[in-house]
Amino acid sequence: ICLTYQAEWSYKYETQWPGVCRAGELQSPINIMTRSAVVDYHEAHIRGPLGFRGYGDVKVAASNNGHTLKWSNIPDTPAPIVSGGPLRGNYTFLQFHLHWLSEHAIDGMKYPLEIHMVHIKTGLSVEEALKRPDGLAVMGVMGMVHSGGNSEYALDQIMPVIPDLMDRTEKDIEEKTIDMTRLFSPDPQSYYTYHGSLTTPNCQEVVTWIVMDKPLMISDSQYKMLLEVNVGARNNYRSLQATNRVVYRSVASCSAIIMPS
Ligand code: BO1
Ligand code: ZN
Repeated sequence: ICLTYQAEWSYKYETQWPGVCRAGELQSPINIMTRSAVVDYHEAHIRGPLGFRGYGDVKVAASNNGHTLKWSNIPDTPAPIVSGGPLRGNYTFLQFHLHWLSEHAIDGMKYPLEIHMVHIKTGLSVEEALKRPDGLAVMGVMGMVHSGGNSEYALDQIMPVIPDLMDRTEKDIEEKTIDMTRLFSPDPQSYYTYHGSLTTPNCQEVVTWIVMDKPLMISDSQYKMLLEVNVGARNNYRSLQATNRVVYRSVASCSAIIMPS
């Protein structure tokens, strides 16, 4: 009889993930069924469109943590803030990272890439945020592979550091100022939103998910380089979880609004 011990979780052994990952009811990612998504017109009306402040100049440090490529806001430098839409109050940007393939699906379709912009309820510590249902807000943007056109533009400022991140890094590298609006969906007011979890251990159910409807374009050669990055497995996405809940959509994602009488 052998007792084995895993030092760290991996995408290869998802069934052995610890924490809420094994037992949760509000887990992420999910398949978003667009025809079942409902507009909460009253709520959306109160908090209005999403508000984005300070995303044009963000000082970040990059790393490969063995699971993903991540660009983190440098502590004590100004951080962007998102508010409005489904959010109560402000959420401060912490980091963005990449999943290939996408984690969420939209009408059963997965995309080659999903960018996660992780935000924390302004004023809370991470420890506090991980204990509250409204502690974090993550914006998800899908990426679609395209050759030619302007498809280099979106990832242009984050690609140069990737050759130095092919393997797990001990420390964050290269502090650089980037324009995060390049990573935004072509229509950032058009989104699906629901209450879910972190998609990695310990899968705490503390996330207001805002998944953008319209994908951005990334180039063929950029995507090829991403696929070469060592994240301990070939891909770094969690499998789809049971929906069990209502998914909302923004008013802007509707082609027409029919008011109840
Ligand atoms: S995700 O966006 O659902 N894939 C996701 C998954 C895990 C985290 C964040 C987002 N982890 C948390 C860590 C904290 C850390 C925080 C911000 O990310 O649990 O320790 O401070 O980087
Ligand atoms: Zn993520």
